[in-house]
Amino acid sequence: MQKKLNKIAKDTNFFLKKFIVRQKKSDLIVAMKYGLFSGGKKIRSKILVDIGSIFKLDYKTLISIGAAVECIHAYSLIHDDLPCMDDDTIRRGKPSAHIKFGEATAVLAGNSLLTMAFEILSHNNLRIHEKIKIDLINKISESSGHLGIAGGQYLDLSYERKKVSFKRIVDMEIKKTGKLFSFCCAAPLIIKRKNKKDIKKFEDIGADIGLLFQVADDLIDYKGSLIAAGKKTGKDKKKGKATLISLLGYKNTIKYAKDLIFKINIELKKYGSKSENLSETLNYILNRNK
Ligand code: GRG
Repeated sequence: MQKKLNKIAKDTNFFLKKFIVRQKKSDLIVAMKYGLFSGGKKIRSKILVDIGSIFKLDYKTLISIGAAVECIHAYSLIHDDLPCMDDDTIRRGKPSAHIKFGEATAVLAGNSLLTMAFEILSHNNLRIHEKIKIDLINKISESSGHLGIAGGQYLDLSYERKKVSFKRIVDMEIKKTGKLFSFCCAAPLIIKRKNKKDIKKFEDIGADIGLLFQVADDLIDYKGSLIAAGKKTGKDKKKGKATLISLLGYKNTIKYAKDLIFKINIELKKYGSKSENLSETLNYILNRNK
């Protein structure tokens, strides 16, 4: 699994480096590259490739779309660490972008990474039909805005030090983290022009994968170490974050995560051996330490 993930990370980084080299230079590029290449598992690209291979999609196309997703992901991490958000000084074992470059540069580099995602998806070199490109851009925009990552982040901040119900925590985590995974799961079906019902089914699978990912992230914060995680741990408790661990406790949260994997695997059963890579990725997500 790690070998496959490393290859996808290498190919995604190669695509992004080539894409950036072809553009005119700017003073923000150094901070943007820091957000993109200072580590990072590229797990969202892996999910895209796993689902794409079920539907026999071209690997290079999947890497290009994954690169756009990783731009949005990198943007969200840079902004997440800002003093006005989670105020974190370490990310991926290195100083957060605003510590290294200053707040204004971090904000602008983040914004530029968001728009780069749209440049990648609308680029002539991405050899898919124009209408499909519009559908992909529409879906990724929806996943990133007030009904997705930004909206989820707003809820995450506003729930601090409050008693929050299970339903609201799950809704917040699906928006903050799940929506980008939903995009990764739906994109291959959008490209294959599948019907709305099937696309929705894969968006729901993506939401569950994102929830699983966020729960695993919360477990790392609860039990993990700075060295392994590459970021400070034990922050959620200190900040009074509303997480499933704070509501259900550690053991029940692990059970909840395992049940999620069981539920997703049942959904994937009809794809037989073609879904084995994805099932392997799900186990990796829960058992990772960073
Ligand atoms: C609208 C895109 C956008 C952002 C603004 C700041 C913000 C609103 C949203 C933050 C969302 C966020 C950071 C969610 C947490 C998701 C999460 C668990 C990130 C960790 O992802 P990994 O482990 O990171 O894949 P690596 O380092 O491997 O890339």
